[in-house]
Amino acid sequence: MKGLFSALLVSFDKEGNVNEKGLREIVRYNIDVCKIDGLYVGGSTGENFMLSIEEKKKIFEIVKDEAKDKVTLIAQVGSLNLKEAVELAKYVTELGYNALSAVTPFYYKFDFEEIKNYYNTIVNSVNNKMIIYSIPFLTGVNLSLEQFRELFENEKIIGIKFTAGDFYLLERVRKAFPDKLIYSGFDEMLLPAVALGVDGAIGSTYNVNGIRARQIFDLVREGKLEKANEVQNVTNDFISDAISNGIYNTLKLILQERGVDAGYCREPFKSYTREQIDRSKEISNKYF
Ligand code: MN9
Repeated sequence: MKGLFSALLVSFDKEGNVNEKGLREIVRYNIDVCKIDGLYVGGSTGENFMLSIEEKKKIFEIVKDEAKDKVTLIAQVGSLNLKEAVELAKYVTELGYNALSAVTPFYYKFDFEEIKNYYNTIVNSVNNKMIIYSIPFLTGVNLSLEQFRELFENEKIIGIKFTAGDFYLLERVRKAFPDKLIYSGFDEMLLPAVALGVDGAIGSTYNVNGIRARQIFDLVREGKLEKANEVQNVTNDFISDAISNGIYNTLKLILQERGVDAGYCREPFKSYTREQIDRSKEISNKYF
């Protein structure tokens, strides 16, 4: 379960339907070219929170079928609809996904008892393991060290996807739970996260930039910090260019430049502008 995971992009056609052929190509590109260890399916990058349960199931099924057992698969099943999350947890467990993940329930201000009940309900409904998806800047949910401790009392909850810039908390969590899996969630902060001892990383940019991310991982672990920083610098030049051009659209356009049918984003996300397409070409040529 350790290593580098792409938060998988999903290809949609112009009408916003899942483009199966394109999705399969993205999976293959991740495995064959980016050399990732695993795929995190149904996350923010997968535009998951805009999809119906049927569409989510279809994506989980296609990805498993294309990836086979070549890489580790994590399914993000979290949803404000807890019954749906449970149904998806059963579905992906049946398909053979290696672990589940679930975003902290958002929008309503759920109290911690409610959040804890959400996680235990999902993971106790199946014979599988759970990785907490913590992304406070989008959910507004900030879990504390003590709250992570309480969640980890359930042994089936095995880790955290930590998408936050709070490195004090990351250090505390790492020290407190040496046997839990911690994944870095912000690609632009991979170097310091690896220095603090994360077990892996899950991110959107690894769909195209997996090779550099692997170098950062290896260089930090070998103690070659200067070299690692050079690679992180190039990586972050790329990431800031991509963010300023619209991150998901740019990642998809770069994949298209590489011959992958990455399609469009789904509404309410905007379609491509001419400028975005031209700029993505430049970014692709500059970094890949
Ligand atoms: O899951 C991703 N988060 C979102 C992780 O897309 C919200 C990250 O990989 C970021 O896209 C990336 C760029 O900020 O670090």
